Amino acid sequence: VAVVLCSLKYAGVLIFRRSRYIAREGSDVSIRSPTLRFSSENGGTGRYLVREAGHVWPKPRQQVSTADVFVLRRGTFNFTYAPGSQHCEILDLAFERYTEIIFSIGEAATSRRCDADTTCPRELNVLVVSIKEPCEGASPHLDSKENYELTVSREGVKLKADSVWGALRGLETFSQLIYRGEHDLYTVNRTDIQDFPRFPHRGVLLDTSRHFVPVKYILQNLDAMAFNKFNVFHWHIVDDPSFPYESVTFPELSKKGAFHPDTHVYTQKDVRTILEYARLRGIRVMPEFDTPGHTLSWRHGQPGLLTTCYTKSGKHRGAFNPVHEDTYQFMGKLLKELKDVFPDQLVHLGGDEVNFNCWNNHTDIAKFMEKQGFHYYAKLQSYYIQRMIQIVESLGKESAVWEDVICSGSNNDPSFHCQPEGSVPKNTVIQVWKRGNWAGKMAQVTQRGLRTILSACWYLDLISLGEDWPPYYRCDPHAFSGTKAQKDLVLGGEACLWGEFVDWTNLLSRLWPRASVIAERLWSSEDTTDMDDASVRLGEHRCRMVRRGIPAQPLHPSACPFVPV
Ligand code: CP6
Repeated sequence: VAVVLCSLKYAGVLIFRRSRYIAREGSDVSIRSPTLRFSSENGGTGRYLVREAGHVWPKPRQQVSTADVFVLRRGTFNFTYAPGSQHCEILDLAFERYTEIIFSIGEAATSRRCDADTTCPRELNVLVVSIKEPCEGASPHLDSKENYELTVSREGVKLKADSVWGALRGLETFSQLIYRGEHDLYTVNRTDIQDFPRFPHRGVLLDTSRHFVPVKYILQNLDAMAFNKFNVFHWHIVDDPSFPYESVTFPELSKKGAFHPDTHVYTQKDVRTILEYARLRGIRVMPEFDTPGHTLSWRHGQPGLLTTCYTKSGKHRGAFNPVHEDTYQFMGKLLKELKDVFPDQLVHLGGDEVNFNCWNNHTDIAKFMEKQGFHYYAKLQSYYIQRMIQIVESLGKESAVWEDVICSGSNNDPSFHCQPEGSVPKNTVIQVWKRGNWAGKMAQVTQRGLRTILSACWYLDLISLGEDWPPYYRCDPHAFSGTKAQKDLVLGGEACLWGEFVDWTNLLSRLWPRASVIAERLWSSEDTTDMDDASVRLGEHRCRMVRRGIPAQPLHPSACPFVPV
């Protein structure tokens, strides 16, 4: 099916240029971005016209640029490997992607020659990549090296990295350095960059249960993530409202639990498409199957799993029955399947917000509590999660869980209890999400020697009036009191887009460019805190994302230097 789905002409993101990456035969998953018309050099009033000046977002660790400029032309500019470098398909495909991205700055400039006068800048013809580690068939992981060095000089463009993942980050940086300079030429300044991330886990959480998100929007979001050097897609795939994951072992779960069994599901093929698309961009996929709470949709396809429970107003609530051995047998089989489907070392087990009313009034549960000597339900919750973690461990993987697994129940409520140290294995990752005193929780978790991820200050599904990115930018995962050893246990953080009020119609504009500030907090140095500087660069980055086909929302009154035609 060697159909080239996308015309080479349009500006933006190329998806599935090769048949083997086609999601579903016959369905058009290409993403069309508008053909753009650019304002002429002096066309705008200047005041609010955003200048694309080649600033890199997120800001590199070290960058030195000079006023010397070079030009690039489509057709003569190539990517290649240095002698002695490892080669692989991941990079070959990235070369194709970035050729399209770089030469999408408007058609006029596409193949323009510098024929103006004798002061023409020198033309650069090649970017030479050199990587040390073998990369054929590689998948990104928590310890992947993402550092790179980029030099743009008279000798050409040199990109050096330890791993293919660093090379991908460097290609993204290079693509951002290029802007429309004088005479409408693709221009890049002489530049030296040395760059590496501050945190290894830089995630975006999408929730595909409150609303179904079609595959092509998930893919487009992976593109946007790569533009921002995010490296983890936390896929909160199922929850109370729907179960869109088409399980091989338990197909009834989505047949009966999805919003629609044919159209609102992720087939195994869809999942593979997403995993591969993410891998090629150096993005890990961490699946979350949230249990024992948030599981109402599971009851349709697996009767007997949940206790029967309603709120006072008669709304059905869902929690697994944690005293039936069948529950553990079932989860053992499901987790075994997930181990084979999702290659990442981390599986997110959820464990948050269990409605303890669902465990009241059940004689089996009461008997079990008594037998075990549990005096409150948080103990039962801990018992359940510990068994899940053991299953994951027996499958050779590691678990991430929400902070409720350490301390659960409502704050300032008699149901609130913290579990003793050692209640979860040392390799468990604790995700801190509660907004009150998250710094205290980070200190407590790392005091216990557990690794942690912060998302408490980064709920992008919530919006407020006006420019609301500054608080997201200010939030720092190291802003708690603790030793260096404790700080080292902070793996990073995640921008969360809970799905109650988000679907494919507003997902990308709700996330971008607001998630970009979190990307910079997680990638750039701790002292990258200048809001005025960030504001200007963010405006430029937002226009760049729009140009690349991401419908990123505006930040304030302004104009990008192009309009769709
Ligand atoms: N869904 C699930 C959610 C939330 C959580 N789990 C959540 C609720 C409120 C806030 C943030 C997140 N929507 N399954 C908690 C992790 Cl403020």
